[in-house]
Amino acid sequence: MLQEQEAHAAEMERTFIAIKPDGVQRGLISEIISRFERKGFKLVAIKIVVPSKEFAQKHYHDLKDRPFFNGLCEFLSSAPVVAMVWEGEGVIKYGRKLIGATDPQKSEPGTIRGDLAVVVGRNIIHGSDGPETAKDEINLWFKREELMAAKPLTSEAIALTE
Ligand code: IDP
Ligand code: MG
Repeated sequence: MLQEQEAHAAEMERTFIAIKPDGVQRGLISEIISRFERKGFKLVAIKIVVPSKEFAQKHYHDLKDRPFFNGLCEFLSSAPVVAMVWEGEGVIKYGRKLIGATDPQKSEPGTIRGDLAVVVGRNIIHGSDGPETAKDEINLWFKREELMAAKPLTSEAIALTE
């Protein structure tokens, strides 16, 4: 079964998406999930976690020299985060499009940050910015066995008879 999942994962594009503590506390989980779901992307992993500060520092290691790094890691580790993996053709790049620009003041209306956030330090969502970071972030947040293959069920599998 695990082998089947891995063969599937090898050919499918996946990205890591997280609803940050502000998005969770503002009750935006279903709104955000629904935007990815309606687009046609498949949810292959999801969990709610409070990351440690060390974990947040690992997640944002690329930004360690930026002045906002400490505050950003404090914030990410302050309350529950919804961590997800989404799958689909072009999901890494298009996921970033759905999310909008880093600064919500510059995000277009119609994007998640454009519609739902105001300031850069509270921009409610994270999305991997490329294939390498997607792979690293998925591996950092999830174990292999937590990732489901988003394969359609066969007609036998969904038949009403047993
Ligand atoms: P991204 O989330 O759009 O990929 P990054 O540049 O990777 O943006 O920055 C990671 C996170 O750091 C942002 O989502 C935002 O929450 C925070 N951040 C980025 N720039 C600033 C800033 O100038 N001040 C405060 N926080 C910032
Ligand atoms: Mg980033």
